[in-house]
Amino acid sequence: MTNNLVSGDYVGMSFWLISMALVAATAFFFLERDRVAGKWKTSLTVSGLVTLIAAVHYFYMRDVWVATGTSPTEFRYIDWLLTVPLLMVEFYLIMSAVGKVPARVFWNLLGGTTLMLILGYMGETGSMGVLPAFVLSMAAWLYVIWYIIKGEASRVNASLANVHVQKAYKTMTLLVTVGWAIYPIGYFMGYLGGGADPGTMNLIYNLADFWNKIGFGVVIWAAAVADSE
Ligand SMILES: *C/C=C(C)/C=C/C=C(C)/C=C/C1=C(C)CCCC1(C)C
Repeated sequence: MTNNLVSGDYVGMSFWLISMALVAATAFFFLERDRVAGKWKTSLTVSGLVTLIAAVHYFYMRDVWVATGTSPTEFRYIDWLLTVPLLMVEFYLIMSAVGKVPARVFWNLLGGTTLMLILGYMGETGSMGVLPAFVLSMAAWLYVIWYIIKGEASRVNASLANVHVQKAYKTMTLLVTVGWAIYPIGYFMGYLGGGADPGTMNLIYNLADFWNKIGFGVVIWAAAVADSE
């Protein structure tokens, strides 16, 4: 594989930029563990693991893009399969830092997101029709949204009476609903809406990952620091 970025390859450059931002974010979250109270350390560890896993995948994804100009779908899904459930589990972790949370909240968040991604992958790779895979994957995503806005997770959050956690929970919910919407829109455009060029798709996914992985971690970090002081 060639490793050269050519001038004008803005998609390739976005892969490179996000890779480096993810590396820096990983160092930041791991180092900042020292600054927060013990009960918050797991949340920051998981934020750092998300950006670490994503950074390594981005190195490979960039190579695929630069060498072939095609979408690195396999690497993207492997990355998502590891990082998305970890991001979702953060809802459980931040609430657990300040109160008692039933274990099934953890399993529901983990299960809902894992199902969403497996269905999406089956649609993208042809082991299931693109439309039924989209519909079922959307249902799993909407279930997760319902669960954090109206379901048990939201009730646990409301009972905690911790302003820092509640503020973080609210922003994280916004990212999961608005920020994450970019991915199904991309899938829809690519497979059901007449096709989209791979350059645009990857640029959009890369920018989305920046907010949804690094931004998500920063929100948790801010709550952890505020609550520790
Ligand atoms: C860091 C990566 C993140 C936060 C990725 C999130 C991905 C999704 C929310 C994907 C969702 C999908 C649907 C809801 C339906 C179509 C198939 C997917 C997998 C693109």
